Amino acid sequence: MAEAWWGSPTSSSWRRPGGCRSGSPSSQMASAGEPRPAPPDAADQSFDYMFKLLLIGNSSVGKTSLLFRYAEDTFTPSFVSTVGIDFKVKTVYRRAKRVKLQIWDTAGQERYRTITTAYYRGAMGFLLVYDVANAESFSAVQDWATQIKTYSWDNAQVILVGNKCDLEDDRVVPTEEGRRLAHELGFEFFEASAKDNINVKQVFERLVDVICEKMNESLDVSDAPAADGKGARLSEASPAPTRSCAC
Ligand SMILES: Nc1nc2c(ncn2[C@@H]2O[C@H](COP(=O)(O)OP(=O)(O)OP(=O)(O)O)[C@@H](O)[C@H]2O)c(=O)[nH]1
Ligand SMILES: [Mg+2]
Repeated sequence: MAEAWWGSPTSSSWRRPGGCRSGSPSSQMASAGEPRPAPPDAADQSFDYMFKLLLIGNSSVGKTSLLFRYAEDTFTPSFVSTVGIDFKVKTVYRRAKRVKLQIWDTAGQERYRTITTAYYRGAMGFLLVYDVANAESFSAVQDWATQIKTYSWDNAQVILVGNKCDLEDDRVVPTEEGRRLAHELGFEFFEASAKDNINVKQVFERLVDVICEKMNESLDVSDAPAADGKGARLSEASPAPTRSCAC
């Protein structure tokens, strides 16, 4: 069987057979100074799909904060710049499937670029983050998009996220500008706030959904289902995303 864009069905980076056990979504933190596979411990084996996601964007735009808000529902106003790369594991239920997310949080600082781009390969989805109160971070979006094109798989899905939309008084990037650029780049678009917990869950869940949609498209053109019958379509309709900042 031809290998699909997200990898071989037997590849542990995509899907591992295992029954859907009941239980609440879980998350776990690990870190890495250099490229290496996820520790086996991060792998609770009972999931239907495993997606590798990456957070990228300039330093201080709020990548780590978005991840902590999503995985732990916490926010800290202090800034501790990420060194190299960290990741969290979170398991979610989407369309009656248990989906394990391995979410890599990259350092935005230029000096870590060689390390962080090594993680692009194999990522199925990216959250490309800028800060609505920081023009430079928005100007850099095009460069980040080029990095994705250069280092990731062709079919990786990308959502552009304008973070810190709670800072309305300091805003320098209008919502329409963000939306226009996202459209130009072929990405979906959200504004969010890790601080005020606006659109954070929606952003991650939408990324999972677009990856699922892409998988379904691939299964549509594929002749044979997975040998174990687990190449099941993810066919339920996804909820409509909240696309703009509610603050
Ligand atoms: N007002 C506001 N501040 C935020 C928000 N998200 C993050 N911050 C703050 O912005 C600063 C940088 O946040 P981080 O999440 O560490 O930024 P980062 O993108 O991970 O930065 P690097 O690790 O250096 O790449 C911190 O002081 C956060 O508290 C937000 O939604 N609103
Ligand atoms: Mg960080």
